[in-house]
Parts: sequence; C-alpha cells; structure tokens
Amino acid sequence: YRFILAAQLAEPSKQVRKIPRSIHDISNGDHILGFGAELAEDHPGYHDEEYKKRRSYIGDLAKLHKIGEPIPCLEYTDEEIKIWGDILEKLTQLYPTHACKRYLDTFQLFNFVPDRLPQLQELSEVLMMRTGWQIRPVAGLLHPTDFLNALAFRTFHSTQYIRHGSNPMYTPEPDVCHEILGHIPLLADPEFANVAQVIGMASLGASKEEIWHLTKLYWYTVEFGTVKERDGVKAFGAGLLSSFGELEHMLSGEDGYMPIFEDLDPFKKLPKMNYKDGFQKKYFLCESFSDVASKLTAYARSLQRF
Ligand code: NLE
Ligand code: FE2
Repeated sequence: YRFILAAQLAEPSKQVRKIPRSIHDISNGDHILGFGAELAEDHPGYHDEEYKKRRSYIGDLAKLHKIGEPIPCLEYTDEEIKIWGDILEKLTQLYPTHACKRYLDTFQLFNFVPDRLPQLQELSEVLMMRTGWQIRPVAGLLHPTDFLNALAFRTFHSTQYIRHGSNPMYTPEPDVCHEILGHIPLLADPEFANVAQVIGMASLGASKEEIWHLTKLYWYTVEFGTVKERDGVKAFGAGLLSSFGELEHMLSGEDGYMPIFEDLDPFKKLPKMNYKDGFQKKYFLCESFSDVASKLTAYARSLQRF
C-alpha cells in the first residue's frame, strides 16, 4: 500500500489548488488515494470478488453524495453486521482499561449494539446537534489536502464499507468500523471537535510541506495519540480505538516488541508515517487531553492563517 500512496502523493502536475471557501469547494471523489477501486495484491480482500464488488458499489454511492443531502442508508448484510458486532464486543472489553476518559464519556452517548451497524446519517445528526460537525461519505482514503481542508468546515469524510472479515482485529486502511468506533465519539466532544477544526483551518492554503507536517501531526494524535492518565497510558487515537489488535499491543507489546512512547513536540520534525507494516512502533504521548489541544492549537496558530 505504501508504494501506491507514495506514487499518488507525488502530485501529478504543479497545478495550484484553489483555497476552498466552503465545503462545496472540496470534492470527495477527485483525489482518492490507494485502497480505492483497485485493491493491492496484499490486501486481504484482493481475491474476494464479492467483496470488491460490494466496496465499489458503496464507494460509487459515496461519490454521488451531495453536501446537504442525507447520506444513503446502507442495508448491511448479516456477514457485515457480524464483523461489526465481533469488533464492538472485543473493543468494549478493552476500552475500560485502554481508552482515555474523554472517549469513554462520549462513547456512551451512542449506545452502539453488536447486532446493528449504525448508519452514517444518524451519527452525523448526533454530531451536528452536539458540536456542529457533519459526516460526508467518501469512497476511500482521501488526499490529505482535501481531508484536512474539510476539517476547517467541520466536515469529517468517512468511509462506509467494512473491512474484510478475514482480519477483523486490524486493517491498514480506514473502514466504517474505524470511523464509527475510532473517530465519531470524540468528534462529539466540544474541545476535541474544536481542535480538529483548528488543524483544518491551518491547512487552508498550506504549502505541500506544511500539509505533510499537519498530516503527520494528525496521524500521531488524532489517529494514534496516547495520553497519560492517573492509572497509566490510554489511547485517544482512532487507529488504536478501532483495532483491538493494536490497542492490546499498545500496552502489552503482544507481538514481540514493546512500543516506544515519546513526548509530542509539534514543532519538531516528526517521523515518517507507517501505513503498511502493521502496528506502530512508536506512539506520541501527551500529558493530558488539554495538553494535546494546546499543543495542536499552538502549532496551527503558528502558521498564521487565522
Ligand atoms: N488499524 C485501524 C483498524 O484496524 O481499525 C485502522 C487505521 C486507519 C488509519
Ligand atoms: Fe482515521
């Protein structure tokens, strides 16, 4: 996957992108990276024609979606609901000991149950009421510029297909379980929701280098961030909170090596992101939730866009 991403991130031409003035100026279909229609050979769903068909169908629906219209309801199959239910059950066993307090608080707002895979539309309505955020469906991993820019308009791009059933404990790419269990709860937290918007605002009109740095900051916090709490290290990153394999690994080093924890300095050069090689080897650790918020805000403000 990493190869595909690297190739696609090397911008095809030096075209200058217009700075979006509203969410309507951002396309959810023009710049989909990797994972999209074509699955790489090492993807668990590569040999599964049914799976590929289902994903394209769901992805095509996302491309047709217009801002302001309700997100289409998907009728999930029993197989898909079972994957969701298994993941939810495993994760809810780990959350009390592995998830940060803020997440535990917002998670319970949603009353997720194993036998029903929630619809993005109803989750978007909850977010709209609580923090003014909306969800927009997307076919796959969006180019970082579009993805980050949309955060400025309190819009979160979310996939709607589910991961392949052969490896429910971990997937390298976003899927609907990652979005719903990883991202949506914390977007209902007013402080977190504001910080996410601030990252987005900093990305409007940002140079390629600035976008890269913001993407890494996003990656090491919103996706894989950890925070100190009285009884130990807890996860607030969505990539951890949606993967019971990685969530366990974060604390136990299950698969043979203990991860390293490092303090986050948003002004320092951050390590290369690891999309492909499984669990992260290093996590960035923050003192508290408000420490994360003030660090990200300080960096975003330093770009002087707002
Ligand atoms: N590894 C995560 C999971 O299995 O849910 C997804 C990460 C997406 C960046
Ligand atoms: Fe994510």
